[in-house]
Amino acid sequence: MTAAGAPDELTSVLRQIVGAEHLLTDPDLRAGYEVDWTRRFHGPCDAVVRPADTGEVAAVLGACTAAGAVVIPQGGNTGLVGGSVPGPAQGGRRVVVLSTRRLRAIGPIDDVVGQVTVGAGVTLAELEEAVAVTPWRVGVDLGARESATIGGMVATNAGGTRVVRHGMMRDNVGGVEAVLADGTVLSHLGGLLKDNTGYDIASLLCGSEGTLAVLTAVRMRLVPKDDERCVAWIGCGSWNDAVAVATSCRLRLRSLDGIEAVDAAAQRVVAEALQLSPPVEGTIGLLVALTVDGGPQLDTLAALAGERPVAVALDGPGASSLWERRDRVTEAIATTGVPHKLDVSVPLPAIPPFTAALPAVVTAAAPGAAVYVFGHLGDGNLHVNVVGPAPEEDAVDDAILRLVAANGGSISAEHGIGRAKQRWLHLSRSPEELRTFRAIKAALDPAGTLNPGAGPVLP
Ligand code: FAD
Ligand code: 2HG
Ligand code: ZN
Repeated sequence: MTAAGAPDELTSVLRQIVGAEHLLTDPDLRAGYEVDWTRRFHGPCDAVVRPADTGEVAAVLGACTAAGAVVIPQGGNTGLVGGSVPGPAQGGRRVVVLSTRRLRAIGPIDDVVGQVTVGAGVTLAELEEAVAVTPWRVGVDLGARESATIGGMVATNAGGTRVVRHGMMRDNVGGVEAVLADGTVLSHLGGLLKDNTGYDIASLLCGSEGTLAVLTAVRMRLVPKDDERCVAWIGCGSWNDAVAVATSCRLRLRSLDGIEAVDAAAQRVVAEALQLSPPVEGTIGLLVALTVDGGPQLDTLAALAGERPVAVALDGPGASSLWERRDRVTEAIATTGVPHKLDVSVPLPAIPPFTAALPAVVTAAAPGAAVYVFGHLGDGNLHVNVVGPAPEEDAVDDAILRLVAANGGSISAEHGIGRAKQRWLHLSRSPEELRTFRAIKAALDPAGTLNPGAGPVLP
């Protein structure tokens, strides 16, 4: 028995709110909502509820809070830190996964300012398709675009491969509609560029990981569509070399979208798992994407590459093919086992010493494990993936995150804290900051309904 009272009481209230078809209690139907993308994190829920609109979300949250239940907001379930699924035990409380996938409205596109209001459950790919007919596009891009939702991307403050130019999700959001745990609806979707009328709730919810409110709609700021895109792959001799080239690119190439890096091990796993060979020789594959407005930028790019091997493609299949070798690294690694994902950032000058120390640190904590390093070099954001240790072992996570902290880095660059990293949050945040997080949580969700045990609020 749980705090909800009679086992079926809450379930029947939820069924009345969303309709029988959208209240899933059958274990087979729930299963896909109970395990995360990596397969490392999973936990049971009593029900999955799929509200159709903001009113239903508010009613669901009000009922769950009144019943003392836990609610786990879930979008596309592509998160990589276990925050989108229940924990193995949720304090004996009833657990409801609230799927936002039916919040799929896409409003009219404002061609004048380049903005659109979308339901939180719209995927990035669906939004890209909707704006494709306009002179605008979405400023954020990531490999999970077919499944990741706009609400989930706000809740994680997603980064991706265009941060160098367009920033993270927070920089691309003009307002939000969200529902608090008690059912209160907050709506501020005007999208004004200048609006100093109080606390920036949209910004607060960016990176809140489902712990403060359920996002139901987002005012997205779009960016001008590029004319022609150039993608180049440069073979670098070392991380030192790659950092030096990346800095030169940032200084000398205009309209630079992103600078990505893939180490030799990650290039090999892409080649083996996906039959996509590295396009050039080099220990580190450095991928540079920029918009070209004529010959001079290509000349500059060639000069920056110098004697290093390079492959360049202007838009079309050639560019897609170079991009695929970066875009699909996560998919390739997933074919080799259940990865331990350490999404970290360090200051750019610390990348060479950090990557040099990494192999010995991993070997000491997890002998024989495979290590892959890739990510958004332009942002100082490396994705260290380790395959080998059992999912529940975390010695290697501990060793890598301590190495990150020793190098002045952050234990989470863009994926968030989820259930994977709460243990190490103190390495990046002070006790005063953690107390402030807790005070914000207590003000917005005093009953602790939303995603307890995940995100930046420690139990
Ligand atoms: P979910 O996984 O469903 O949820 C993630 C978190 O947000 C959870 O804590 C959940 O409770 C909360 N949440 C979800 N929806 C809502 C809502 N409406 N209201 C409140 N809380 C909510 N991430 C990057 O930052 N950059 C990348 O380049 C990147 N590439 C990826 C590539 C692949 C192949 C994969 C599998 C993942 C990648 N990710 C990347 C991670 C992931 O796609 C992002 O974190 C994404 O933002 C998650 O969106 P989602 O809809 O799947 O959210
Ligand atoms: C990426 O940049 C994503 O491709 C996923 O953030 C990173 O799989 C990972 O570790
Ligand atoms: Zn990433």
